[in-house]
Amino acid sequence: DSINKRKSEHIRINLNEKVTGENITTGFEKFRFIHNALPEIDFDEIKLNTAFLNRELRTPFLISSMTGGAELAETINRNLATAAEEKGWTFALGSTRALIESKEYRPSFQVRKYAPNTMVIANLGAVQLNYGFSVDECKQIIDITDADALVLHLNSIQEVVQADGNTNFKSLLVKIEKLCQQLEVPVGVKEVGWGIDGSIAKKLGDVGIAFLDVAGAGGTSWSQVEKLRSNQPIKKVAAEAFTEWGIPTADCVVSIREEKVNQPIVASGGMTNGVQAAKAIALGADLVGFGRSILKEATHSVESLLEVFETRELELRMAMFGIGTSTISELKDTNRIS
Ligand code: FMN
Repeated sequence: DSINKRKSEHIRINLNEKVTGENITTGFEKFRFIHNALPEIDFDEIKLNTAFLNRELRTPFLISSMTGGAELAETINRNLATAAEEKGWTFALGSTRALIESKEYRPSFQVRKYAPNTMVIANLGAVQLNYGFSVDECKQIIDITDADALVLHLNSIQEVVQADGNTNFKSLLVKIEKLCQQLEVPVGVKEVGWGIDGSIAKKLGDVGIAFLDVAGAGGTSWSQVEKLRSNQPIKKVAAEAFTEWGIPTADCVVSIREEKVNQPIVASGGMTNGVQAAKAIALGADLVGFGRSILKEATHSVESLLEVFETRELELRMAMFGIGTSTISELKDTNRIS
């Protein structure tokens, strides 16, 4: 199960198979904006700029960690980075583990030349801190990618279904704390589609992580993806029992804000449009991340990505017009949601 073969299969399966969970949604459909018939603002003056990790960003949108370290990954990351640069989206790379373990696909992670002004976030499985990765390897990852931050993913259930997965998740919190203290760039933590609730967010916040990406349920299900890759009959059946697993993305955001965790939050997991994005921000998110919903365009071209990005931005602007808010900070403070 080499890393590059795994990455290629992840792309192929996510493009072609049914990888969503069942009987589970993002939860945003439970919330409705209260339409404001008299917005008294000029649509053309609506601004999407916002701040995140002490950076001024042109939009509150992020490309969720997807790939690197496989053949198609180079094209995908070049397209994503180019589109991110053009529209001012933040770009999270897929797991950079392959970067340290082999030199072969290194260029697929080196996107800075396409995205000189973009906030680029490198990615690594948190569990790798128990499997040979320490502060030094993380520093190398930042050097090689020239990333502005590192996000560690938590993916316990995925690792079990995956052949030869890394399943010792003991003592990760203290290792995350040490990394936060010693790495020169901000360290965040994300899930991969099962969500982070308020109590776990609080623990992570208390050890000094710089941001949280909830990566909640309602979108891509990684037990489904690994089920489709697995050739172990028992694991295939067991994975099937997890199609409903996870915390809906909207519930994660609400739960984290209720717990009074102060770190910035990325709402992601099953995000498909700008109205959901507006709801996420109104509920307390700072950025909104899109994963599989933009993968197909990422394999095609920069132009098709730009069309999707423009659509998401238009939807967000229209939602803001619909409730009469002209800035992201006003949207965060709105009470026109129930
Ligand atoms: N998450 C990671 O943290 N690291 C990865 O390397 C990674 N690889 C992914 C590859 C593909 C093809 C996709 C679709 C997702 C991957 N993810 C990875 C998970 C996404 O970042 C995201 O958390 C998850 O898919 C849920 O969001 P979505 O419903 O918008 O896809």
